[in-house]
Amino acid sequence: MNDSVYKPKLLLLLCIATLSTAEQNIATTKQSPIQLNSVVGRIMGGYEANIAQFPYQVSIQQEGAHRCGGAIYSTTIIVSAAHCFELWDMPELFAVRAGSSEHERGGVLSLVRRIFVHPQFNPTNGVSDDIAVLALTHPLSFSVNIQPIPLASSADMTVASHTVFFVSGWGAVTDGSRLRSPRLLFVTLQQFEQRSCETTYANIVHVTEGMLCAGTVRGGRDSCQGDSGGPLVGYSRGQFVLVGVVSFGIGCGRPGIPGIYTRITAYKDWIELVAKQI
Ligand code: 4AZ
Repeated sequence: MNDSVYKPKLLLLLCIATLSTAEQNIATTKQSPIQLNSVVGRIMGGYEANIAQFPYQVSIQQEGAHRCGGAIYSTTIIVSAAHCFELWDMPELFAVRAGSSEHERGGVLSLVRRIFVHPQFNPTNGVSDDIAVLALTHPLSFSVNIQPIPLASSADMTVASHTVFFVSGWGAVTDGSRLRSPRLLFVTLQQFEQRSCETTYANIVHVTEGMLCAGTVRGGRDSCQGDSGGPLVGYSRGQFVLVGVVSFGIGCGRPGIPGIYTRITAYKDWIELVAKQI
């Protein structure tokens, strides 16, 4: 990773993290929602982002249209969600746009050579093991707008779990909408206790150790349809790390209902193994 281009962005993101903490503080004061919005931007859809702030974010396109998000692991490897790739055996239908704040234009569009869906992923059996790895036909050239993100280790999680998480994407800006955001958006979230998440989802899906839950107590900020496969990141030991992949949720942004993310630490070995084989 090129430190000299990456560090200023980390600082910027830290400022935003501080702003978000400030927002949580504001939220407990008597400030009106209108004032709150003017300070922190729109909720649910989140804040507009420049790709240089999230240079690991890509748009995965199927037959020319944005389908899912993804995260850059290396010059040729993208991490995403398994449920985005019903057509995993037809990599020629997919392309990856990197280095652009817009999913429809800009940056570079790379062809996909192979799609590896986790062998235990079974869509008829809930949303467990919702992870996939894409191999690109040609390596990406890293730049200010195109950078990899390290996978979180268990040690990172003990730190990152207590930090603000960031999730970004071009997905729906309201619950139930089919409209995609033309520009990249992001929101800040916090990790939810595994137990409380299991209870919330008890009658819908079994929340496994391969999942983590993140959201906001008050709702309003969340990932949504079209953000799937995209990166959930936390901050640990001086850098941002990939902690989750957008996977599933009951609606979007509902108070007290977190989104479900594939837990990266549970699949780190598998991702590294697949990446080595390519
Ligand atoms: C979806 O349908 C989806 N709020 C993804 C994430 C979430 C909800 C729905 C989490 O792809």
